[in-house]
Amino acid sequence: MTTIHSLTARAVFAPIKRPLQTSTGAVSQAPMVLLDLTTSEGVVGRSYLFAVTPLALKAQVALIEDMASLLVGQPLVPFEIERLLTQRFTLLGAVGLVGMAISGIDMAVWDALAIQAKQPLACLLGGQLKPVTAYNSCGLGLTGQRADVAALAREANELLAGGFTGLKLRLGYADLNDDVAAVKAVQSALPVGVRLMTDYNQGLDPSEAIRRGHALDDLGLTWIEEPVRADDHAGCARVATALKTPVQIGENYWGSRDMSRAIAAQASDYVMPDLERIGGVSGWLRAAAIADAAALPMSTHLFPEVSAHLMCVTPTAHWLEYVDWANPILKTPLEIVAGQAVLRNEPGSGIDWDEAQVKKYAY
Ligand code: SMN
Ligand code: MG
Repeated sequence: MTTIHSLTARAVFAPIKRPLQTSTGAVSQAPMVLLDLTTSEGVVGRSYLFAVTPLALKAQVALIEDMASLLVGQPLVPFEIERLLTQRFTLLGAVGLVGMAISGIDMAVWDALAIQAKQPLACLLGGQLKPVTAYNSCGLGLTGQRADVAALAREANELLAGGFTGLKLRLGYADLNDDVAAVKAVQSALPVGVRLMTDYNQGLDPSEAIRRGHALDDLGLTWIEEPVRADDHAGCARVATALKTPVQIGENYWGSRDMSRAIAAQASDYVMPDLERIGGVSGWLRAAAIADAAALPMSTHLFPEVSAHLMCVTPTAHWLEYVDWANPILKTPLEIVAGQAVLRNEPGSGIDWDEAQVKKYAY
Protein backbone atom coordinates (compact mmCIF):
# COMPACT_ATOMS: atom_id res chain seq x y z
CA MET A 1 0.00 0.00 0.00
CA THR A 2 1.27 3.45 -0.94
CA THR A 3 1.86 5.71 2.05
CA ILE A 4 2.90 9.31 2.61
CA HIS A 5 6.65 9.62 2.91
CA SER A 6 6.92 13.37 3.45
CA LEU A 7 5.08 16.67 3.12
CA THR A 8 6.75 20.06 2.79
CA ALA A 9 5.38 23.61 2.53
CA ARG A 10 7.06 26.75 1.18
CA ALA A 11 5.85 30.33 1.03
CA VAL A 12 6.15 32.56 -2.03
CA PHE A 13 5.04 36.13 -2.61
CA ALA A 14 4.74 36.54 -6.36
CA PRO A 15 3.89 39.64 -8.37
CA ILE A 16 0.54 39.82 -10.15
CA LYS A 17 0.13 41.61 -13.44
CA ARG A 18 -2.96 43.57 -12.50
CA PRO A 19 -3.18 44.32 -8.78
CA LEU A 20 -6.81 44.04 -7.78
CA GLN A 21 -8.74 46.49 -5.59
CA THR A 22 -12.02 45.19 -4.18
CA SER A 23 -14.53 47.02 -1.99
CA THR A 24 -13.22 45.20 1.10
CA GLY A 25 -9.49 44.81 0.43
CA ALA A 26 -6.72 44.79 -2.13
CA VAL A 27 -4.79 41.92 -3.68
CA SER A 28 -1.59 43.53 -4.95
CA GLN A 29 0.67 40.48 -4.96
CA ALA A 30 -0.02 36.76 -4.61
CA PRO A 31 0.97 35.20 -1.26
CA MET A 32 0.96 31.44 -1.84
CA VAL A 33 1.97 28.31 0.05
CA LEU A 34 3.33 25.50 -2.12
CA LEU A 35 2.80 21.92 -0.94
CA ASP A 36 4.90 18.94 -2.06
CA LEU A 37 3.72 15.56 -0.86
CA THR A 38 6.06 12.62 -1.60
CA THR A 39 4.73 9.07 -1.48
CA SER A 40 6.50 5.86 -0.50
CA GLU A 41 6.81 5.13 -4.25
CA GLY A 42 8.57 8.43 -4.87
CA VAL A 43 5.60 10.13 -6.58
CA VAL A 44 5.23 13.85 -5.76
CA GLY A 45 1.73 15.36 -5.50
CA ARG A 46 1.54 19.15 -5.51
CA SER A 47 -0.92 21.89 -4.67
CA TYR A 48 -0.87 25.52 -3.67
CA LEU A 49 -2.89 27.65 -1.31
CA PHE A 50 -3.67 31.34 -1.71
CA ALA A 51 -3.10 33.04 1.65
CA VAL A 52 -4.74 36.36 0.59
CA THR A 53 -2.32 38.29 2.84
CA PRO A 54 1.42 37.70 3.39
CA LEU A 55 0.72 38.06 7.12
CA ALA A 56 -0.73 34.52 7.07
CA LEU A 57 2.13 32.89 5.14
CA LYS A 58 4.51 31.87 7.93
CA ALA A 59 1.71 30.57 10.13
CA GLN A 60 0.25 28.54 7.25
CA VAL A 61 3.62 26.95 6.46
CA ALA A 62 4.28 26.13 10.13
CA LEU A 63 0.83 24.57 10.52
CA ILE A 64 1.22 22.36 7.45
CA GLU A 65 4.68 21.24 8.57
CA ASP A 66 3.28 20.29 11.97
CA MET A 67 0.37 18.45 10.35
CA ALA A 68 2.94 16.54 8.25
CA SER A 69 4.17 14.79 11.40
CA LEU A 70 0.69 13.29 11.71
CA LEU A 71 0.58 12.16 8.08
CA VAL A 72 3.94 10.48 7.48
CA GLY A 73 3.34 6.74 7.13
CA GLN A 74 -0.40 7.13 6.55
CA PRO A 75 -1.94 5.40 3.50
CA LEU A 76 -2.46 7.67 0.47
CA VAL A 77 -6.26 7.66 0.85
CA PRO A 78 -7.82 11.14 0.65
CA PHE A 79 -11.04 10.47 2.57
CA GLU A 80 -9.16 8.77 5.43
CA ILE A 81 -6.58 11.57 5.60
CA GLU A 82 -9.41 14.08 5.68
CA ARG A 83 -11.12 12.10 8.44
CA LEU A 84 -7.89 11.96 10.46
CA LEU A 85 -7.25 15.69 10.15
CA THR A 86 -10.82 16.86 10.76
CA GLN A 87 -11.05 14.61 13.83
CA ARG A 88 -7.78 15.94 15.16
CA PHE A 89 -8.95 19.56 14.71
CA THR A 90 -12.56 19.20 15.83
CA LEU A 91 -12.03 21.09 19.09
CA LEU A 92 -10.14 23.90 17.38
CA GLY A 93 -12.41 24.06 14.32
CA ALA A 94 -11.45 22.90 10.83
CA VAL A 95 -11.84 26.37 9.31
CA GLY A 96 -9.52 29.30 8.62
CA LEU A 97 -5.84 28.39 8.25
CA VAL A 98 -6.62 24.86 9.51
CA GLY A 99 -9.34 24.37 6.92
CA MET A 100 -7.08 25.71 4.19
CA ALA A 101 -4.25 23.39 5.23
CA ILE A 102 -6.59 20.36 5.17
CA SER A 103 -7.82 21.42 1.72
CA GLY A 104 -4.28 21.91 0.39
CA ILE A 105 -3.18 18.51 1.70
CA ASP A 106 -6.24 16.91 0.11
CA MET A 107 -5.43 18.46 -3.28
CA ALA A 108 -1.81 17.26 -3.06
CA VAL A 109 -2.96 13.74 -2.12
CA TRP A 110 -5.34 13.59 -5.11
CA ASP A 111 -2.59 14.88 -7.40
CA ALA A 112 -0.27 12.12 -6.19
CA LEU A 113 -3.01 9.51 -6.69
CA ALA A 114 -3.66 10.69 -10.24
CA ILE A 115 0.05 10.73 -11.08
CA GLN A 116 0.42 7.24 -9.65
CA ALA A 117 -2.57 6.08 -11.72
CA LYS A 118 -0.99 7.81 -14.78
CA GLN A 119 -4.24 9.68 -15.40
CA PRO A 120 -5.26 13.32 -15.53
CA LEU A 121 -7.18 14.17 -12.34
CA ALA A 122 -10.47 14.63 -14.27
CA CYS A 123 -10.14 11.08 -15.67
CA LEU A 124 -9.22 9.51 -12.33
CA LEU A 125 -12.44 11.05 -10.98
CA GLY A 126 -14.48 9.38 -13.71
CA GLY A 127 -14.70 12.23 -16.17
CA GLN A 128 -13.01 13.08 -19.44
CA LEU A 129 -10.90 16.02 -20.48
CA LYS A 130 -12.95 18.70 -22.16
CA PRO A 131 -12.66 22.44 -22.77
CA VAL A 132 -13.90 24.38 -19.75
CA THR A 133 -15.55 27.75 -20.35
CA ALA A 134 -13.79 30.46 -18.39
CA TYR A 135 -14.30 34.12 -17.57
CA ASN A 136 -11.34 36.41 -17.10
CA SER A 137 -11.17 37.65 -13.51
CA CYS A 138 -7.65 39.07 -13.65
CA GLY A 139 -8.52 42.76 -13.53
CA LEU A 140 -11.35 45.27 -13.47
CA GLY A 141 -10.86 46.17 -9.83
CA LEU A 142 -12.14 49.38 -8.31
CA THR A 143 -10.34 52.36 -9.81
CA GLY A 144 -10.29 54.49 -6.65
CA GLN A 145 -12.99 56.56 -5.02
CA ARG A 146 -14.67 57.16 -8.38
CA ALA A 147 -15.11 54.89 -11.40
CA ASP A 148 -12.53 55.75 -14.07
CA VAL A 149 -14.72 54.78 -17.00
CA ALA A 150 -12.04 55.25 -19.66
CA ALA A 151 -9.57 53.07 -17.74
CA LEU A 152 -12.23 50.38 -17.17
CA ALA A 153 -13.24 50.28 -20.85
CA ARG A 154 -9.57 50.05 -21.85
CA GLU A 155 -8.86 47.26 -19.37
CA ALA A 156 -11.97 45.32 -20.39
CA ASN A 157 -10.76 45.41 -23.95
CA GLU A 158 -7.33 44.08 -22.91
CA LEU A 159 -8.86 41.29 -20.84
CA LEU A 160 -10.67 39.89 -23.89
CA ALA A 161 -7.32 38.66 -25.26
CA GLY A 162 -7.50 34.87 -25.13
CA GLY A 163 -11.01 34.95 -26.56
CA PHE A 164 -12.78 35.13 -23.20
CA THR A 165 -16.57 35.17 -23.36
CA GLY A 166 -16.95 36.58 -19.84
CA LEU A 167 -15.23 39.13 -17.56
CA LYS A 168 -15.72 40.07 -13.92
CA LEU A 169 -15.95 43.64 -12.66
CA ARG A 170 -15.57 44.66 -9.01
CA LEU A 171 -18.19 47.02 -7.67
CA GLY A 172 -18.84 48.93 -4.46
CA TYR A 173 -17.89 52.54 -5.22
CA ALA A 174 -18.88 55.12 -2.63
CA ASP A 175 -21.69 56.28 -4.92
CA LEU A 176 -24.13 53.92 -6.63
CA ASN A 177 -23.88 56.03 -9.80
CA ASP A 178 -20.24 54.98 -10.12
CA ASP A 179 -21.25 51.30 -9.98
CA VAL A 180 -23.71 51.90 -12.83
CA ALA A 181 -21.16 53.95 -14.79
CA ALA A 182 -18.52 51.24 -14.33
CA VAL A 183 -20.86 48.54 -15.64
CA LYS A 184 -21.88 50.64 -18.64
CA ALA A 185 -18.27 51.54 -19.44
CA VAL A 186 -17.18 47.91 -19.44
CA GLN A 187 -20.22 46.79 -21.43
CA SER A 188 -19.52 49.44 -24.06
CA ALA A 189 -16.16 47.75 -24.63
CA LEU A 190 -17.55 44.20 -24.89
CA PRO A 191 -18.51 42.52 -28.16
CA VAL A 192 -22.10 41.25 -28.31
CA GLY A 193 -22.47 37.99 -26.40
CA VAL A 194 -19.62 38.53 -23.94
CA ARG A 195 -20.98 38.14 -20.41
CA LEU A 196 -20.30 40.43 -17.48
CA MET A 197 -20.12 39.20 -13.89
CA THR A 198 -19.90 41.66 -10.97
CA ASP A 199 -18.58 41.26 -7.42
CA TYR A 200 -19.28 43.40 -4.32
CA ASN A 201 -16.94 41.33 -2.11
CA GLN A 202 -19.41 41.41 0.83
CA GLY A 203 -19.31 45.20 0.92
CA LEU A 204 -23.01 46.11 1.31
CA ASP A 205 -25.76 45.58 3.85
CA PRO A 206 -28.93 43.91 2.54
CA SER A 207 -31.00 47.07 2.09
CA GLU A 208 -28.21 48.86 0.24
CA ALA A 209 -27.62 45.72 -1.85
CA ILE A 210 -31.28 45.74 -2.86
CA ARG A 211 -31.15 49.46 -3.69
CA ARG A 212 -28.03 49.04 -5.82
CA GLY A 213 -29.23 45.78 -7.32
CA HIS A 214 -32.41 47.44 -8.56
CA ALA A 215 -30.33 50.10 -10.31
CA LEU A 216 -28.29 47.34 -12.02
CA ASP A 217 -31.16 44.95 -12.67
CA ASP A 218 -31.85 45.83 -16.29
CA LEU A 219 -28.24 45.88 -17.44
CA GLY A 220 -28.09 42.17 -18.30
CA LEU A 221 -25.43 41.18 -15.77
CA THR A 222 -24.69 37.46 -15.53
CA TRP A 223 -24.52 37.68 -11.75
CA ILE A 224 -24.03 39.93 -8.74
CA GLU A 225 -21.53 38.24 -6.42
CA GLU A 226 -21.31 38.48 -2.64
CA PRO A 227 -23.48 41.58 -2.26
CA VAL A 228 -23.51 41.19 1.55
CA ARG A 229 -21.47 39.54 4.29
CA ALA A 230 -20.76 35.93 3.41
CA ASP A 231 -22.21 34.65 6.71
CA ASP A 232 -25.49 36.56 6.31
CA HIS A 233 -27.45 33.86 4.49
CA ALA A 234 -30.82 35.35 5.45
CA GLY A 235 -29.81 38.83 4.26
CA CYS A 236 -28.43 37.44 1.02
CA ALA A 237 -31.67 35.52 0.48
CA ARG A 238 -33.63 38.80 0.77
CA VAL A 239 -31.36 40.32 -1.88
CA ALA A 240 -31.67 37.30 -4.17
CA THR A 241 -35.47 37.38 -3.88
CA ALA A 242 -35.68 41.11 -4.58
CA LEU A 243 -33.46 41.13 -7.68
CA LYS A 244 -33.98 39.85 -11.20
CA THR A 245 -30.22 39.46 -11.66
CA PRO A 246 -28.91 36.15 -10.27
CA VAL A 247 -27.02 36.43 -6.99
CA GLN A 248 -23.81 34.40 -6.74
CA ILE A 249 -22.00 33.34 -3.54
CA GLY A 250 -19.77 30.51 -2.35
CA GLU A 251 -16.11 31.50 -2.14
CA ASN A 252 -16.52 31.74 1.63
CA TYR A 253 -18.32 28.47 2.28
CA TRP A 254 -16.26 26.60 4.88
CA GLY A 255 -16.94 23.04 3.85
CA SER A 256 -19.92 21.42 2.14
CA ARG A 257 -22.15 21.61 5.22
CA ASP A 258 -21.78 25.38 5.29
CA MET A 259 -22.77 25.34 1.63
CA SER A 260 -25.81 23.21 2.50
CA ARG A 261 -26.90 25.73 5.12
CA ALA A 262 -26.63 28.59 2.61
CA ILE A 263 -28.66 26.66 0.07
CA ALA A 264 -31.28 25.76 2.69
CA ALA A 265 -31.60 29.50 3.38
CA GLN A 266 -31.97 30.11 -0.39
CA ALA A 267 -29.14 32.60 -0.07
CA SER A 268 -28.23 32.63 -3.77
CA ASP A 269 -29.21 31.62 -7.29
CA TYR A 270 -25.73 30.34 -8.15
CA VAL A 271 -22.89 28.78 -6.13
CA MET A 272 -19.11 29.05 -6.47
CA PRO A 273 -17.17 27.09 -3.83
CA ASP A 274 -13.48 27.79 -3.36
CA LEU A 275 -11.16 24.78 -3.34
CA GLU A 276 -9.13 25.88 -0.31
CA ARG A 277 -12.24 26.49 1.80
CA ILE A 278 -14.60 23.76 0.61
CA GLY A 279 -12.16 20.96 1.48
CA GLY A 280 -10.03 20.44 -1.62
CA VAL A 281 -10.97 17.86 -4.24
CA SER A 282 -12.82 15.66 -1.69
CA GLY A 283 -14.87 18.61 -0.44
CA TRP A 284 -15.55 19.76 -3.99
CA LEU A 285 -17.00 16.38 -4.97
CA ARG A 286 -19.52 16.62 -2.13
CA ALA A 287 -20.28 20.26 -2.98
CA ALA A 288 -20.90 19.30 -6.62
CA ALA A 289 -23.39 16.65 -5.49
CA ILE A 290 -25.17 19.18 -3.27
CA ALA A 291 -25.36 21.75 -6.09
CA ASP A 292 -26.70 19.07 -8.42
CA ALA A 293 -29.34 17.98 -5.92
CA ALA A 294 -30.45 21.62 -5.58
CA ALA A 295 -30.16 22.19 -9.36
CA LEU A 296 -27.85 25.18 -8.82
CA PRO A 297 -25.30 26.20 -11.46
CA MET A 298 -21.82 25.83 -9.90
CA SER A 299 -18.81 27.95 -10.77
CA THR A 300 -15.27 27.95 -9.40
CA HIS A 301 -13.24 30.43 -7.33
CA LEU A 302 -9.51 30.94 -8.05
CA PHE A 303 -7.29 27.79 -8.42
CA PRO A 304 -8.18 27.45 -12.12
CA GLU A 305 -5.68 24.61 -12.66
CA VAL A 306 -7.33 22.06 -10.33
CA SER A 307 -10.79 23.62 -10.69
CA ALA A 308 -10.78 22.99 -14.45
CA HIS A 309 -10.35 19.25 -13.84
CA LEU A 310 -13.20 19.32 -11.34
CA MET A 311 -15.54 21.12 -13.71
CA CYS A 312 -15.30 17.99 -15.91
CA VAL A 313 -17.03 16.02 -13.13
CA THR A 314 -19.40 18.73 -11.84
CA PRO A 315 -22.95 17.99 -13.06
CA THR A 316 -24.09 21.64 -12.95
CA ALA A 317 -20.74 23.13 -14.12
CA HIS A 318 -21.22 26.80 -14.98
CA TRP A 319 -18.17 29.14 -15.27
CA LEU A 320 -14.48 28.62 -14.47
CA GLU A 321 -12.95 31.71 -12.84
CA TYR A 322 -9.64 32.36 -14.60
CA VAL A 323 -6.84 34.14 -12.76
CA ASP A 324 -3.17 34.02 -13.75
CA TRP A 325 -1.87 34.64 -10.23
CA ALA A 326 0.04 31.34 -9.89
CA ASN A 327 1.53 31.57 -13.38
CA PRO A 328 4.86 33.11 -12.27
CA ILE A 329 5.73 30.00 -10.23
CA LEU A 330 4.16 27.27 -12.40
CA LYS A 331 6.27 25.28 -14.84
CA THR A 332 3.35 25.04 -17.30
CA PRO A 333 0.53 27.52 -16.66
CA LEU A 334 -3.04 26.62 -17.59
CA GLU A 335 -3.69 27.43 -21.23
CA ILE A 336 -6.75 29.38 -22.38
CA VAL A 337 -7.81 29.01 -26.01
CA ALA A 338 -10.89 30.76 -27.36
CA GLY A 339 -12.03 31.51 -23.82
CA GLN A 340 -11.76 27.92 -22.67
CA ALA A 341 -9.29 26.23 -20.36
CA VAL A 342 -7.46 23.45 -22.17
CA LEU A 343 -6.49 20.60 -19.86
CA ARG A 344 -3.32 18.75 -20.78
CA ASN A 345 -3.52 15.00 -21.28
CA GLU A 346 -0.95 14.20 -18.62
CA PRO A 347 -1.05 12.56 -15.19
CA GLY A 348 -2.22 14.59 -12.20
CA SER A 349 -3.68 18.06 -11.91
CA GLY A 350 -0.92 19.62 -13.99
CA ILE A 351 0.75 21.54 -11.16
CA ASP A 352 4.55 21.63 -11.18
CA TRP A 353 6.89 24.36 -9.97
CA ASP A 354 9.28 26.52 -11.91
CA GLU A 355 11.93 26.14 -9.21
CA ALA A 356 14.01 29.13 -10.33
CA GLN A 357 10.95 31.35 -10.01
CA VAL A 358 9.97 29.78 -6.67
CA LYS A 359 13.45 30.66 -5.41
CA LYS A 360 13.14 34.17 -6.77
CA TYR A 361 9.82 34.84 -5.01
CA ALA A 362 10.53 32.85 -1.82
CA TYR A 363 9.06 34.62 1.20
C1 SMN B 1 -11.56 37.57 -4.79
C2 SMN B 1 -11.51 37.98 -3.52
C3 SMN B 1 -10.37 37.80 -2.77
C4 SMN B 1 -9.28 37.20 -3.29
C5 SMN B 1 -9.34 36.79 -4.55
C6 SMN B 1 -10.49 36.95 -5.31
C7 SMN B 1 -12.85 37.79 -5.57
C8 SMN B 1 -13.16 36.85 -6.67
O1 SMN B 1 -13.92 37.79 -4.71
O2 SMN B 1 -14.23 36.31 -6.63
O3 SMN B 1 -12.34 36.69 -7.57
MG1 MG C 1 -15.68 37.04 -5.33
